[in-house]
Order: sequence, then C-alpha cells, then structure tokens
Amino acid sequence: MSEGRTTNPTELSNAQLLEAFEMMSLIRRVEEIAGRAYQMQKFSGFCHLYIGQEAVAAGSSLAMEPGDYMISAYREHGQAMSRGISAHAVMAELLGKRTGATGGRGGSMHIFDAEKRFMGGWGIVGGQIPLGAGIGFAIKYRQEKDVCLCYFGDGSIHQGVFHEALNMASIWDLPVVFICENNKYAMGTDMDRINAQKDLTKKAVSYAMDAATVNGQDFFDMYTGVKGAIDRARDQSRPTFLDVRTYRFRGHSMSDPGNYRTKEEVEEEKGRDPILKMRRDLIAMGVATDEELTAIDKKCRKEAKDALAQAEKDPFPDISTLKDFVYV
Ligand SMILES: Cc1ncc(C[n+]2csc(CCOP(=O)(O)OP(=O)(O)O)c2C)c(N)n1
Ligand SMILES: [Mg+2]
Repeated sequence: MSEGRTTNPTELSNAQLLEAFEMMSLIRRVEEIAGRAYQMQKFSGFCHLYIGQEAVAAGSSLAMEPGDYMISAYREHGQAMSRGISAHAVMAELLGKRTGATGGRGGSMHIFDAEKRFMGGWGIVGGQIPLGAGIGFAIKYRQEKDVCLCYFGDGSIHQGVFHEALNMASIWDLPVVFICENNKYAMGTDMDRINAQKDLTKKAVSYAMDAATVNGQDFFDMYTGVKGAIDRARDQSRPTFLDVRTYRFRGHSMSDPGNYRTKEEVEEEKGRDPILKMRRDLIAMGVATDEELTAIDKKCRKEAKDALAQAEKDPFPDISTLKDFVYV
C-alpha cells in the first residue's frame, strides 16, 4: 500500500478534512447496513449501493456552498447524506416510512430535500441531466449566484439528452457542473466495449465546454477538480464536464452477483479504497491518529445502526394520504 500525502493540497482546514472523513465513513456504514437490511427483507424494490464511490460525494460536497444544488441518479443515498440529509431520513425513506426524506413515497431511488437543495434521486438513466441544466437555467434567469452539480453514470452518456443538455448549457452559459461518475460499468456492460471514444472529456470538447478527468478515489483530487469547476460556474457562468474515475465495490443493485468482472479486478480496485486512502493521508499529514479515525468510524457505525433501528420503529404514511400528490 502506498504511503499517504504528507501535505494538504487544498485550503481546507483540519476540521473540514475530518468532516470529510466522517462523511465518507458514515456513507459507507449506512450503505452496509442498508445492504444487510435489504437481504433480511426489511425493504424491497430497487437498491443501488454507493460503496467505493464515497470520495466523489465528499470531495464535491466540501467544495459546495450551502445554496448550491445537487441532482443525481438512483445511486444517491451517499450524495443525499453529503448534503446534510440524515442517515435516519435516508434509512426511513428506504423502508417507506413517514419520517423518510421523501415522506416514504420515493424509496431508495427518489430521495429529495428541496430545503437542502438536494433535487433527487432519478431512476431513468440520463433523465436528470436536462433537469440539472434546467436548474442552471433557473439560477441564471433569477440572477442568483448558485451552482448546480449534476451527476450521472457512465451509462447515460449515450443518451440523447446528455448531448442536448450539454450543448444548451454551453450556448446559454449555464452555471452547471456535469459530473460523470465513471465506475466502468453500466449494469454489466463494460465501458470499453461500448465507447468508440474512450476519453470522455472529448465529448465535452464538441460542446466547447471545459472538461477534465478526475481521480474519484482520492478525496483531494476530487475536491480540487470540483472546486475549479464550481468557481468557473459561479464566476464566469460557464459549465464544466468532469469524467470522474471511480468504482463500485458491490454489484449494480442488490440483485446483481457481478459475474461480468473478475474477483482479481474487484480486489485490485479495493486496493484503491477511497476511505482507506483518506485515512492514510490524514495520518501522514498529521491531521489525526489512527485511533482518532477509528473512533470517528465507530461513531458512524453506531449512527447507521441507530438510523435503521429508529426507521423500523417509525410509522408508515397514513392510509388517508394515499392519494396525496397524485395528479389524476
Ligand atoms: C432510460 C433507461 N434505460 C434503461 C434503464 C435500466 N438501467 C437502470 S441502471 C442502468 C445502467 C446505468 O449505468 P450507469 O449510468 O453507468 O450508472 P451506475 O449504475 O454505474 O451508477 C440501466 C441500463 C433505465 N433505468 N433507464
Ligand atoms: Mg456506471
């Protein structure tokens, strides 16, 4: 295992770095508990875990201002928590409880919190990309200074809306950061098999948009990449495309045994575990000791466990509200 960084390449304080470590640890522990709860049939439907991709959410979130927006796909539990939605509100949402972030009506793929400017949680591959551009349009139209971070998987870049949204964001100078969470697979389909152009940043070039490749398994690289893009959006009202290289350690969803990749590949990727990397960095930089980081992780394990226990006790939405929010 490589040694950690000895200097902090960002302007983040030690307290903020520890906040990022805690955020990543909490996401990991909540996802582990969610996976176990699913296997125990405490809830059903779809469930896509974020394990392995935690630094993408944490690196982004630390670079954001409270007024900035985030919108994502269905692998969004971790991103929701990175914007301050509690572990309990996420867990309760998975279980369909009234106390869930979306009142128990959305479930795993549809976590929302408009107050925290977390705009979901979308199940149609690529469907949120034009919505993210639309949020950028609204920000600009109202002459506000916020930025929208719009996430999508590598599988969605072949959808027409990806190309339409990027083109519009560029011609209209929208303050949007388009973040492709490139975890190498769209369900079981290997990116290398379906991409004629393997350098995804070249797709943005055709829309005259700045683009960069970012190591999503390194919190510091992620933070720096996103911060630069956010600054460009806020100061110049220009969009950016980021090809973030990451990896999911679990299957696509809970029903995926992952037979399309070798054990060796997964093990090799686990050697780049973003949380272990952050741990090594923080120790090498003298920000915290191994024991202090273990204590933070222990706190996160408890918070995740308590979140599930509370969610299990919480009530389901009242039957009288069955038709609420239904248009027809
Ligand atoms: C329009 C559309 N087509 C197909 C699906 C089924 N589907 C759900 S997830 C997925 C793969 C998407 O992979 P990617 O965008 O790489 O995201 P990841 O799951 O890797 O995070 C597909 C094909 C869908 N939800 N929407
Ligand atoms: Mg993918």
